[in-house]
Amino acid sequence: MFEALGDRLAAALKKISGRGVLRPEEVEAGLREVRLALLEADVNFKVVKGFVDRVRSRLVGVEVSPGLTAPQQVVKAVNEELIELLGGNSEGLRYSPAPPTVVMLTGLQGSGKTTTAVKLALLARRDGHRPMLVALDLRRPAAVDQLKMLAEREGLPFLAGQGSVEDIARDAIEEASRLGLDVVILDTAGRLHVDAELMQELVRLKAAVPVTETLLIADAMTGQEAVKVGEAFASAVGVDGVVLTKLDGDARGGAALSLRLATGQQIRFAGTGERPQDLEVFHAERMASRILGMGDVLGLIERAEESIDQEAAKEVESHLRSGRLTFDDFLIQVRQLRKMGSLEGILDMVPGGAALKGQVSGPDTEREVRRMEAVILSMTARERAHPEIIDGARRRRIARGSGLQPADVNRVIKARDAMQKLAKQFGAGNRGSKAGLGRLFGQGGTGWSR
Ligand SMILES: Nc1nc2c(ncn2[C@@H]2O[C@H](COP(=O)(O)OP(=O)(O)OP(=O)(O)O)[C@@H](O)[C@H]2O)c(=O)[nH]1
Ligand SMILES: [Mg+2]
Repeated sequence: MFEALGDRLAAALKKISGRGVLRPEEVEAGLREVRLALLEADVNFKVVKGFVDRVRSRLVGVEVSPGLTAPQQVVKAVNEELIELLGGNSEGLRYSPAPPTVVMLTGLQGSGKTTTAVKLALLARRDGHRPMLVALDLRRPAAVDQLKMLAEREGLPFLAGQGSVEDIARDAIEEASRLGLDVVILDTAGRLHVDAELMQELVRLKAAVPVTETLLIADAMTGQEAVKVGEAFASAVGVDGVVLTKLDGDARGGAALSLRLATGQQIRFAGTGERPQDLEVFHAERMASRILGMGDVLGLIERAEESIDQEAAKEVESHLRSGRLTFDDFLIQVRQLRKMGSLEGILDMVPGGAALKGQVSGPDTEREVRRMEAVILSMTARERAHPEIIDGARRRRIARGSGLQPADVNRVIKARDAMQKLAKQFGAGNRGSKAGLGRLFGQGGTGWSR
């Protein structure tokens, strides 16, 4: 449904060529194209408006990163917003603490409910559970046979029955506990369109048995319908998550965005083929680049950012070689170290790193780094470049400016001193130690500068 978004964006954004801070009219020009492309692709206007507003708030007053063009900066913001919106995806099935876990699958006809039922049962079995499949599509006898056949092929317990869907579901749960099965997957009937009778059936079913989760199964090709379908199922039946099927096809996956916003719930799984093993936990990053259709541009942005990091690292290293580590250098270092995760762990790997322990890192790395940033950013440019001028009066002023104590300022100053000493030890007049320095300061291909 977003067929043209990537292309349109690319074409429209060529017109923008700004540097420095993005001008509001440039942001608006970019956003206009995003909005038009989404609307043309039949995305609901409310979804579009909300999305565009969020991207705008990411861009207003933002400086174009060195190495990027203004259009790339806009694409980057759209991509980040997509990922955030779609994100939080590493979760599998939610098992009930009071078994059995009952998973109810709902969705339009042909969306992939029956296929997904088997996929989820296999997933539950891989997770060490004992699943059972229940056929509740009583309108089509062939539907029951389809699930039965698939279940038998995979050696999965299966149950069908006569009467109302509520009765069958209740029987199934009794049967499951009799057999010691702890996950019950309910495969319900579909309809071509959203339909009141179907909704009522699902509501009755949900009231009759303790459903742990209701998943909406939706075809990735769903276009304009996606919002209507998502809203209808979410408001009438209640939806706890979405499974997006047929992502192995050529759908751009824009339905993911509509469904996410229409249901208020996350896309949890992706169907990637007809076979029972073709199910994946949903990946927001992959979906965002699919929706944007701009894999190349995104790769370029990533590389540009990498090289900025590397350039910064190079500059720091040259300062170090000359025996001068400014606070600007130090801040770059600390931020890069933070990206790597635990400072303690990293310092352990670095020759001489133990000397810095307790100075650059505390038990709470993130908090420590934020404090360091606050301190350094409260220094004047001259103080950052010439750390030796920072006397007692300046320390007190910096402490006030950063909202911290003079002791915190002292710690930062000590940490820089320690790092400079360490660097001198490894670097000064000793070319042979380049490898060690390189490892410490982000060169030498260990991926540190990422
Ligand atoms: N390529 C591909 N095909 C899929 C996927 N999921 C389901 N299908 C196919 O889509 C068709 C419909 O799937 P079903 O599982 O029968 O759909 P349903 O929702 O149970 O349909 P009804 O019971 O008629 O409402 C079948 O041909 C499946 O093989 C997927 O992730 N990828
Ligand atoms: Mg079916």
